[in-house]
Amino acid sequence: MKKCLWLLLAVGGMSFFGQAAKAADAPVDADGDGISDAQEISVFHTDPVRADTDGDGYDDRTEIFNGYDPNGPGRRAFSKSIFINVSKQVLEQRVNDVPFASFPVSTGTLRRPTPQGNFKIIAKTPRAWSRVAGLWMPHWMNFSGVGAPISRFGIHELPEWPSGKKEGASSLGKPASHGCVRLGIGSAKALYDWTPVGTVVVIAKQ
Ligand SMILES: [Ca+2]
Ligand SMILES: [Ca+2]
Repeated sequence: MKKCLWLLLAVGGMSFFGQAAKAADAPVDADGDGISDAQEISVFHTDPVRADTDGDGYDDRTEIFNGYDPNGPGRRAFSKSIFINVSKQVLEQRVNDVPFASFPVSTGTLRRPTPQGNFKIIAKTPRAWSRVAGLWMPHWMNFSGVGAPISRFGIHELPEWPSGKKEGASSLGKPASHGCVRLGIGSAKALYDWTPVGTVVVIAKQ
């Protein structure tokens, strides 16, 4: 019995030190607002030890993400961008190149891959019809640039067939589309509402 107790303590100790080592690798975020000290100082010029720099009741992260000035009243247009990692099948919402949120996506298959490169959102529509695939694409945002002709590729919610059948969320996290970038219910609308036309979209393998 005593031996078992020592074993438990040893395993618990290893786990504790494992977590400590992991925490040491993570960037320091003294005020716990989700933005590292280094990013607060060099990118957003906010107070790294005060989550709500201007004391208006909204933390810095919330203000920056939603386009408000974290250092005072009013709005401030930080630079929003969308980054899609086709290897990990993840989409990130970035502000001044700092990742703020991420969602699993489904990009194109090997036969019909999603183009990689730097693009821009050129149009948005709440519900678009794909003549090629014969399906509806809710929360459609068309991105275009070199390798992505106008009206060909977009970011949108899981598609729906005219019968009303909707693509299952189980396809998220792996390539399954005809080249578009599919998002789940909820995340597609959140991204649609957050993204202005003109937003840069970067698609890469890593
Ligand atoms: Ca912080
Ligand atoms: Ca604030």
